[in-house]
Amino acid sequence: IESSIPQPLREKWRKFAATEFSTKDEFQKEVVKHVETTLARSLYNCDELAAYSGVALAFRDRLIIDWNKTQQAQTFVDQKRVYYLSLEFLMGRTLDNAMLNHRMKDTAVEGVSELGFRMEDLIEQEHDAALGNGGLGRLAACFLDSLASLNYPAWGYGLRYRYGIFKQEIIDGYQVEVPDYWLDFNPWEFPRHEITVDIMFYGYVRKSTDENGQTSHVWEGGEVVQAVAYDSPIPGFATSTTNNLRLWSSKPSSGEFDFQKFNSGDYESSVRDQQRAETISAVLYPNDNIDVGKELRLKQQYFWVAASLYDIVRRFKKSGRAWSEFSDQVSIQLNDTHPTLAIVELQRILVDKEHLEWDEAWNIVTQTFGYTNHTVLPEALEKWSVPLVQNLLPRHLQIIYDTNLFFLQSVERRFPKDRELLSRVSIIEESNPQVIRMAYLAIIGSKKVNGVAELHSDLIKTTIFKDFVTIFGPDKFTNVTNGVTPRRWLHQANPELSKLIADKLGGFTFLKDLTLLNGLEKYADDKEFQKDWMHIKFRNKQRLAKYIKDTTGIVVNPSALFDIQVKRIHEYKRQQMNIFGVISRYLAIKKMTKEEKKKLVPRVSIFGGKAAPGYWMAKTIIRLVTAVSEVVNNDPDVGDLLKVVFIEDYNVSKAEFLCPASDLSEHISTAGTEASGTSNMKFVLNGGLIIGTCDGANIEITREIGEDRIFLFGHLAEDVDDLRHAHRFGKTEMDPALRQVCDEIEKGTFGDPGVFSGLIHALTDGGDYYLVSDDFASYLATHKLVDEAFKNEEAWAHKCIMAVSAMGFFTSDRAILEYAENIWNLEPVVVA
Ligand code: 6GP
Repeated sequence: IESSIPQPLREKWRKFAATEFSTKDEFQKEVVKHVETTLARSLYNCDELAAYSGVALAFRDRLIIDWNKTQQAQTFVDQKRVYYLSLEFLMGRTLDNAMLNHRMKDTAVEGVSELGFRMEDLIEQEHDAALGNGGLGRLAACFLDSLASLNYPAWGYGLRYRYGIFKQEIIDGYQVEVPDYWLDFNPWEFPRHEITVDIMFYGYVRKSTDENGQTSHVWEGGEVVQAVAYDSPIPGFATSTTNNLRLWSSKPSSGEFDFQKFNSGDYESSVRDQQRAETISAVLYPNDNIDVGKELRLKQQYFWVAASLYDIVRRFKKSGRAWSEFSDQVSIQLNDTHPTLAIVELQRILVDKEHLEWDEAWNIVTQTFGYTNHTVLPEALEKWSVPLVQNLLPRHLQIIYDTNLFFLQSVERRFPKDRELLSRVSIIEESNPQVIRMAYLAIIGSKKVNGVAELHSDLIKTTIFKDFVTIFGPDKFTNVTNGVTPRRWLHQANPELSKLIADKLGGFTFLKDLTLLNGLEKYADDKEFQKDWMHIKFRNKQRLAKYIKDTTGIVVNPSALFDIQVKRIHEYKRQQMNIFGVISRYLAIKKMTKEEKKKLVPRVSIFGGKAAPGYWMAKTIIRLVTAVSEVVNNDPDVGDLLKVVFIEDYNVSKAEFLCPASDLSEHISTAGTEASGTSNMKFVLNGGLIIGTCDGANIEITREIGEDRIFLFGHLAEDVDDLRHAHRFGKTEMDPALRQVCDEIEKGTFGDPGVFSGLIHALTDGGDYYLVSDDFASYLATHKLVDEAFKNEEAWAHKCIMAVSAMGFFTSDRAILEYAENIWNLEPVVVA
């Protein structure tokens, strides 16, 4: 490895190399040192935030020492690395995770207690790193944890948004968005002011011919913005491997300050130009599963992709290898189509800058990329308008056109005269204006394409990407079912359950090999174990009940059945069906005799999730939930039998205490719409059961844990087209129970019915696209089965334990192993 320090002087460096604290005393010394020096505070003015910061800085030092070792080891072995390109990384908090991954939490808890603080309080000081919307961003975060835990050489690349996903406030029952400025104090990131890349936009393309008569394309005359790298260490669990997450921040390019404007006195406009550059990485678009098509978003995509590729190529070129070896050294995974321009950018670098022949370059490109699709929803498939791209990235548009031409020519050769096919698979859609179908470009430019659960991977092959299976053959398309990291989602979120499991399995090895959970099976009938198990669940519910009381004033009974649906609010996820079901239950309770009420299992229906600011229907669903909660929670006829709660500002750290506290969680999307879902896995892993449709990963969860341990209902994906057709062209009666619910809403029981007319309209004239009416009867009937099952505590405990014992498959470690073996061809690097 190159070094700026001459060989004979390196001994000194080694002698004084930083070392990691390993005892409580050393830890405390580090904390106090950071509080006193780094933070310039003392024991006289150390509040909880300062104490948190001191502890975080102490752990950051450990992480960085491992990070340095890891980067050196990975550079030294010079094997293939994988680069995970994602516009979203929903990391949540870092401190607890860092302590647990380093197996130092107990030491640290004792250490801070002797310094006068409680670790729980310090952990609460940390702001969530919320650079993502939902499932797609959280999956990226789980994958980073697994990559490091499995010792894979891997980097994440993303954008360092100044504002992450907005904070949700509920005011008068409505969602209000508040900006999330999260960078005030973030001890986990390292600015790398020396690592910058100039990124160009706009301009024009000129052809130039050199002395040998070779022509090439020169893109010039555009606006330049600078990308600055910010690195965060990603520690693995019980390993020294600490990978890097590199996020780019935009700033004005150093050469760009407009002195002419400045000197002519137009200072303000010169500053405005500078601010425009900073706008690029200013804010995360708050949309989940929807494509909005704004120019600034396209700028974000190119800015991030160009900076990342520059970095990757620079690293490769340092190795001195030939270009033909590029894809032996580099795999790039595209997290959905957001980074698809990376395909075009690499082709541009190879052809325009490195002067490779088109075919040779394209060969390298298509060996390098993998594309993961995360949705079949048509409104989420990215399409960029050609005029927009023409203006912003003129050279890239040419490359896209050429790529398309060569692709269509090859299709024409293999399927002569099938003009329909050509127009169906063209990267360019002939609409007005023309648009670029990014998913098609991603498929054509990648070696492998994968979906995220079996049903989803089958669906993309038979529906949206069908023609490409015909053209490329089925082997290009594969499945990697999602997973979640058991470190954060069991060990960190539910320490008591993790410990109970460890006691039975003889240690925490299951956190690295989750299939070991099957060792719990033999305790599923053990009454003592069941009692301990249910007791932990009860305590987790008590903790949630306290949180609900403190934040909303609503008093809930921790013995009631806690029924939770937390995820982005979306019509396809059908929170509206859930709240309609709650209303139906409410109406039933109102009609019950005293005797009937005695037999009813008390329920707490808990909702949480953000609506995209411009998604009016989703916001109306939130309003209905809050309106129903106001009525139901204050109705003396109901009492403890039903409570409805909306948890404000659902995020990763809230998920961490919600998952352990559920008896039942709802994963009730219209069949065929939820690509996978990942919270379904988290809830079951924490000993809760699912009510769900045959959709996404629910299907595989059922296969693993057994049909008796999940409450499935509703129509199948294969029925959906016919049912939708019937709504549009046939005469369909609304389900009678749903009719009653609608009548009640329209009567004004939950306030001004005008507020909810959109929701009702969607079921009637709107054609009930999400098939709420079709699934409603079976949904209600299945909830009755849940009630019955919950009455038998032993049988319920047995189901939960058996379910957890069969969840080994859903660790993100398994998913990452599949990516590494089947897509990336990646080997681990062990760090000494
Ligand atoms: C989500 C899918 O909706 C969810 O089912 C899946 O579990 C998750 O990705 C991870 O694979 N998709 C998105 O969030 C999205 O925006 C474009 O897709």
